[in-house]
Amino acid sequence: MSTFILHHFDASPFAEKIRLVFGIKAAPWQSVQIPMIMPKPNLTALTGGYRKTPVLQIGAEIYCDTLCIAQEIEARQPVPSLFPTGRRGLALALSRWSDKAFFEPGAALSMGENPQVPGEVIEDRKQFFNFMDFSKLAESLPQARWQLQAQIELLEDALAGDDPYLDGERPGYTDILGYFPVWMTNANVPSAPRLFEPYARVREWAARMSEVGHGDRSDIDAAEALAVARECDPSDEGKVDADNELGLTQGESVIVCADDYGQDAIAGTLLHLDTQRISIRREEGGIGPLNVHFPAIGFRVAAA
Ligand SMILES: N[C@@H](CCC(=O)N[C@@H](CS)C(=O)NCC(=O)O)C(=O)O
Repeated sequence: MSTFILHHFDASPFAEKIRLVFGIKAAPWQSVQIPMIMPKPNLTALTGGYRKTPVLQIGAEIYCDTLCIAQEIEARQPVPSLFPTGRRGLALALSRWSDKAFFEPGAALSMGENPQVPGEVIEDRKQFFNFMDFSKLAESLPQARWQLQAQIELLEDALAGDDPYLDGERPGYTDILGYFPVWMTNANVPSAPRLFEPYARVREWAARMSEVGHGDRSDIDAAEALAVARECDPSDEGKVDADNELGLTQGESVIVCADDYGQDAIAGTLLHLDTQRISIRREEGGIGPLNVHFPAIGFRVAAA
């Protein structure tokens, strides 16, 4: 099996989710550092224009969005499971909670409270984070702190039982979803110690989560990752349900885009479609054929 290659940057909270997945699985993986802002030519050559962080590459298979990436890693290396008590649907459903209700106030505070964020990152995110009004960022910070604490309090409540983790005896994907905005806030937000002070169970659990680690990481550069994509052939396996609600057929030219922020359109031919996964085939000049995969949840796919 080809190695997991994660395209990411170390400060990325969404990438921290996947680094923790590798930690739970004690998996070997290769790290490619990508720029924090556009342009990202080596990344978009693989994805066809998708720019978000992180992206997982396995040979000539490219996986976009943490919902898709986590499930692919789970499918390829099922033990130990990301769903230790088997509550997979519930854990995956929580993605939308932590990616939005929990992440967004943390992102506002990371941008608005932290004087160390480089000016070019702020400029890039003004175009990108459509959920934030940068012209009113300073006034929005008290509301962001209050909303963030409301979510931390839910975690404090969820940790009230005897179990050390949200989903039982071992850390799982539910913990990763609850933890990544905590990790982001602790890393970037000067008022974090005050915001977390009332929540002892969350602080103790976060300390346990910080011990999960990142598995067995080695660093490679983008040129090596592109060479892997060039040398490998993408899988031809795929199925498009004949009676899918969208009326799409296999081999048809389609456009895929996220339904929230960063809605860059990615073009290709449809290889696979079901209610959890969209996969397209792309031909990239200089690299050859690639399969690019997205979760169905949070994405739109339509005839080109
Ligand atoms: N829904 C995406 C969101 C990813 C996301 O927003 N990542 C941030 C970084 S933590 C990002 O892409 N920022 C802009 C960039 O890296 O160019 C996922 O789950 O992977």
